[in-house]
Amino acid sequence: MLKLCGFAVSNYYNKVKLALLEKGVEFEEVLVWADRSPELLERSPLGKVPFFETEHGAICESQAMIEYVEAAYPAKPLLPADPFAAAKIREMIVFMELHLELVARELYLEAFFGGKVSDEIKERTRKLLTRNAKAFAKLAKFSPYIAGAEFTMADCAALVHLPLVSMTSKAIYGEDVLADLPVRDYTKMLGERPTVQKVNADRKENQELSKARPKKV
Ligand SMILES: N[C@@H](CCC(=O)N[C@@H](CS)C(=O)NCC(=O)O)C(=O)O
Repeated sequence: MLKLCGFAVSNYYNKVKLALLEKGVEFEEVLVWADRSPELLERSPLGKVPFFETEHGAICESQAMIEYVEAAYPAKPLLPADPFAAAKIREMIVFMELHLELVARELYLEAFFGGKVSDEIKERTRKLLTRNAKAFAKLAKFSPYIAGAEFTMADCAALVHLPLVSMTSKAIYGEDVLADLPVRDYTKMLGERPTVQKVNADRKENQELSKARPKKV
């Protein structure tokens, strides 16, 4: 059976997990912390999660994983059949991950882990996030799903990344760079799906486990 490896606090892990749940694909979850151990680096060369263990070998990078799932389990598609429409979904995912989540990630150390981020990085990141959020507003539809009338893999990404970007910018700058977008209503609407409820409940449980872990220096 397909094994989803990683931990449920991770937004990228939950992106893939939500896609699997939405498609009704059977999978097993294997708890793996991002600890840079040789066993992890063997399967995910940067020591990141999530990754899959499949009968053919390991796959890391959430987008490659989700595309594998879509191709290997075509039932209940999370991408439209039309090539242009499918490309627009992928465009939206790349945009959220490269230009919002990855930029905000510079701030996680201070926003969530009690560390300190330099003022220089904060200033640079603020400019980038402000500019990129404006550009994202031109792509995002919220009608009611992120890319239009259908739930797609872009929603699996948006649900996990957008609230995190909002939380981060609020924690660091005291304001939400996505304030002009209906992220809260969108998250609430998706929160009615049993799949999302499962992801959220598991994340909370994993948060407790994560706090109880002995911290490495
Ligand atoms: N581009 C990767 C990003 C994955 C990622 O950043 N995972 C985080 C957890 S949310 C991680 O493993 N961080 C630990 C590290 O970078 O050492 C993907 O799409 O899977």
